[in-house]
Amino acid sequence: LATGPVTSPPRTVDGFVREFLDQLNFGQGVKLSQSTINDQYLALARTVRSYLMASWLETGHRRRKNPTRIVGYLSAEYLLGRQLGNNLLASDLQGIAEQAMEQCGIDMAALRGQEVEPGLGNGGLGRLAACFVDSLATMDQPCIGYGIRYEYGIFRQTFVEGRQVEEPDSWLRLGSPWEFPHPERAVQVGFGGHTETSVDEDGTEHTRWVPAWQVRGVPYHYMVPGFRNGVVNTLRLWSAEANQAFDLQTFNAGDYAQASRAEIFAENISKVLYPDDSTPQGKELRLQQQYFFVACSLRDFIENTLPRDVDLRELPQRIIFQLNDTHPVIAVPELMRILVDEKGFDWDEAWDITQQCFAYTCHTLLPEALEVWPVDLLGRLLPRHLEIIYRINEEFLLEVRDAFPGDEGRVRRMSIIAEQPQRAVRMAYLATVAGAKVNGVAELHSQLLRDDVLPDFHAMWPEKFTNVTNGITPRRFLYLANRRLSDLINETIGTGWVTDLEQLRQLEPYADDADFRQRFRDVKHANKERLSKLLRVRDGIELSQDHLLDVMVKRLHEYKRQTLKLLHVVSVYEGVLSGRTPIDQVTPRTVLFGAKAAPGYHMAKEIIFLINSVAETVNTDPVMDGRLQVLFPANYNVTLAEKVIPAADLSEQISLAGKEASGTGNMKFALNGALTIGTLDGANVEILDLVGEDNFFLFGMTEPEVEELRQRGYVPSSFYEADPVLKATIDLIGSGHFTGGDRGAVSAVLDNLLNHDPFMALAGFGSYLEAQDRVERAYADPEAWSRSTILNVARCGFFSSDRSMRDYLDRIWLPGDA
Ligand code: 26W
Repeated sequence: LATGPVTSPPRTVDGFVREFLDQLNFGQGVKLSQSTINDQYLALARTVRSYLMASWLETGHRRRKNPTRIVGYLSAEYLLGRQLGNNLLASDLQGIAEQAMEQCGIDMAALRGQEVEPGLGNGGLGRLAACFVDSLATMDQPCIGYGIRYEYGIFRQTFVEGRQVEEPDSWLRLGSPWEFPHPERAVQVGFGGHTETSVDEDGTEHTRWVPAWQVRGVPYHYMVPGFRNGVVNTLRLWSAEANQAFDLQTFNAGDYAQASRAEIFAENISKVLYPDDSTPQGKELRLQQQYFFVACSLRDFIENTLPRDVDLRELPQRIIFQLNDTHPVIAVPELMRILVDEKGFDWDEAWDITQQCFAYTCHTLLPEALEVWPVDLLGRLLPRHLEIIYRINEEFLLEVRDAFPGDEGRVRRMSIIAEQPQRAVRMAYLATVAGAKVNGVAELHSQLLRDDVLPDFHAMWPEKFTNVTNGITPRRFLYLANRRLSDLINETIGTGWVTDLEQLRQLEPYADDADFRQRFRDVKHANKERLSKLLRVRDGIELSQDHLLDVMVKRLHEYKRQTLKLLHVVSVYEGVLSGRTPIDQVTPRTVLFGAKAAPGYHMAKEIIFLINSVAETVNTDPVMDGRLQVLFPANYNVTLAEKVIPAADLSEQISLAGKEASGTGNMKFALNGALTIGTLDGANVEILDLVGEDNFFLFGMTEPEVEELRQRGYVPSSFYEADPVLKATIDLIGSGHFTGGDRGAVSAVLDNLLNHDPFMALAGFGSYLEAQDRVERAYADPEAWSRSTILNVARCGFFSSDRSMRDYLDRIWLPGDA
């Protein structure tokens, strides 16, 4: 009995109730009558866990019996969102759980609301990682997601007098029922120190790293359940701990503060997520985080996951480490160090293995976002790794000279080591040299990667480069987030779409069915009502349900152009104020922003203040007669996204062409029946291709047009002078109208726009307003609008992250494995 398969609790309401009460009584140590909502939430979560456990153990067992190449997804971020709803959906226990809670007299919605989402990511890149592990589990593909268990995730945003204030996100405070600590699987990670070289009897050199200090990495496991397929994969996040709780000698000498300092130092490593999502600060602690989690992960895989009898020459048949941007790239010299220094491989053989074990995904085009580590910092923290990087570079540059004789300019350009402005390691170059494949995240992005970011590398190894367009999981972002639409779809075409999203194509004919269109609108309306209730409680905000809901939610960044959206808002308001637009010609519209700014990003914070200032004025000015509302609920996160996206009519995807690598919010909106107003940037290009130009509001310059304008010399003020509406709009802001007469309060943003405007908002203004006019004309015809939204849903099946995973498998992880 003890060695047989683990059995789940009975899948009945009674069985669920019994397990729940056991968890409450024996897990939490309370009786139902005495339990708090938090007790109940924790017990419910542990109950769901119990049901998934047999599948988790069985999946591990099955995988060990039949070893294949597994995916080691290396990501510094996982923006998971709440787990309860997702795990109930995956295990198909929603109905049973609801009845069980009702039987216990418990309000299940209140329990759902109790969960604090693990915000272990900044935005797109972290959420993508979460979608990918969901898809791999649903496709029964072996994958371990490796990352960091930050004690504090992305900060909680509040507004004080319109300005962003950051608060720590203590997501673990009320308990974390979804994680399984495994201290017995802890590994050691070294830092600092020096290297020693010795020569053995037959004259070969051996180098050994002698670290100065060590920390313990403790893994925490999280279940990643596939959708109703009995598969549960593992997410393994590392937490840093001090080796000895206290330095005993110092402790005995009575210096308690000094004794605990070592502990604090070690635990700092996984203390907090860096909240920058574009400009690396070159901070030592960040490099410590990066090395910490990849060192733990490689050690864990090689020593504790891979069967003992496997020859490391076969490592590439057992693992492919996918590098989620450059954050984990220090894994490359780490694997070389393990193979050469610890396992005794010669350099060439180790390099051959290493090159087959890594692939690299780039997620950006902004030059300032490409990570470089100063060699003095890297050499201090990881002296052996720096030596290895130098050697990799030496041999690589020989290859370059071989391929392009006499081209020293090219050699300098391609060197992994930059000499200016200071000697530094270019992590993207290291990843490109080491990786078997390099991919961008949308067609346009991959092309720009080849042509502009890494052209020399493309010239040398064209076959290394590929594209995998991003995707989103339809489980969380359609089934879970939009139950009403899912029900309507299920009733119309069945449930196959949940794991085969292209089946949504079958909805196309229903775009011409008036009854279906009405039901589609009813869904949207009900979703607005749901959002409206939430915002009332969450933020004390009133959302008008008969407005066009126009949404821009994403990180605050100049290239994304929240200011362009704001200029549109102000121009509508200014039109009414100045008498240019009769009030009855204004389409009732609510503009909803959600955005966090990196704490050190001054301009982004000024833009937040400006949005809040405009909101306060516009929302309360009687001249608008309530027809224009600007809402900015604080602390946009995955939980809020799940309520906002299904309610939206219009999706704002207005970055300057050539700047947004892909975007994934754009896909979520389209899949939930919002129409996109957007530029030809990132995955917008592919969305437009699929839904057709009649069902997409396209505006603005193409990427080559942007380049051309920059070449000609872009003068933002000339656009201001030439366009009276733009001029009046900017002048209204500049007059202090939105800031109680204080002109200085908005000058940083305006000066920047008028004198620099690096992302050409002023150049885009005219065509953007013209596109917004098209939006309003289209919205005035509800039948035509509904038709377009249905076609958007029907044609966006391509953007399932299941398809992205297929593409990674076919092009990168298991090519030739047809
Ligand atoms: C601090 C250094 C740094 C640099 C870049 C931190 C984080 C980054 C990320 C690459 C930024 C990021 O999240 N990129 C986004 O990745 C998404 C998933 O591929 C894309 O959809 C977005 O377009 C891209 O901005």
